Amino acid sequence: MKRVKIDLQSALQLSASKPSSGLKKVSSENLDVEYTVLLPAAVADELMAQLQQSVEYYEGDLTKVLRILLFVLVNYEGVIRSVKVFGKWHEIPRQQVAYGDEGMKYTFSGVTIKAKPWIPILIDVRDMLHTISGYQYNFVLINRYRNGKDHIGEHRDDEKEMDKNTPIASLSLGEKRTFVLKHRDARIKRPSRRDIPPVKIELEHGSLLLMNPPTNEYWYHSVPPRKSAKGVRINLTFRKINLLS
Ligand SMILES: O=C(O)CCC(=O)C(=O)O
Repeated sequence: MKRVKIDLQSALQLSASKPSSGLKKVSSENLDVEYTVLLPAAVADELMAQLQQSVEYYEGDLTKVLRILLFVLVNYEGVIRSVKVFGKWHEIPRQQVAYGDEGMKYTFSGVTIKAKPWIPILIDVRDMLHTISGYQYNFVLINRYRNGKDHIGEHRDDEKEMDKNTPIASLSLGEKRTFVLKHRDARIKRPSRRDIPPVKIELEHGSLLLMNPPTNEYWYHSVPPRKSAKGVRINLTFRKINLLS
């Protein structure tokens, strides 16, 4: 396929200058999300190509998380006989890296990782999102899904450093994948469980999703595996982090 020569910085500025009326609201109980296909295909293609060249993902131990398994043996009277704790390192099912202002850190499944310093292409995207949303972002987490097996499980972005008042701005490039939101009360055991239907959004190439507060406090999100997905997908979630001293 022939690559169209594009001045990406100007193209992103142009996308940012368009009124954000294209953003469509998706609502449910305590859920406030906005979605639009923001970038024209040629701009999204160029951005994806440049990110493929310039982003350097974590390697080695930084790609692993520790899962703790706790086994408690009780006798028939309910008295604890023994407790065993097993820890196992797992490779995360995708590639990942964080960039941000100096001193920014990212904690994921109990592991804290230093963000890399901004690179020019990410500064351009960050500034575009600032113009669109009106919020300043000082951190971006990049997830790269190599194929349909790569995924991210149900979680909330609830690190204590996250600024709760700043929407998370999520830009998707490449293979379309489903973003699934589940209310926390729909995940718990009966009888307390509530029948709140999940919300599913197809995240397209060049699309922007804004997760406004208080969504992230009440709703878990995930990108499940999708067998039919063959291509690479890159997702950038821009966030505001307040460094706690
Ligand atoms: O890939 C996505 O769209 C979601 C990424 C995500 O859940 C996260 O960065 O917390």
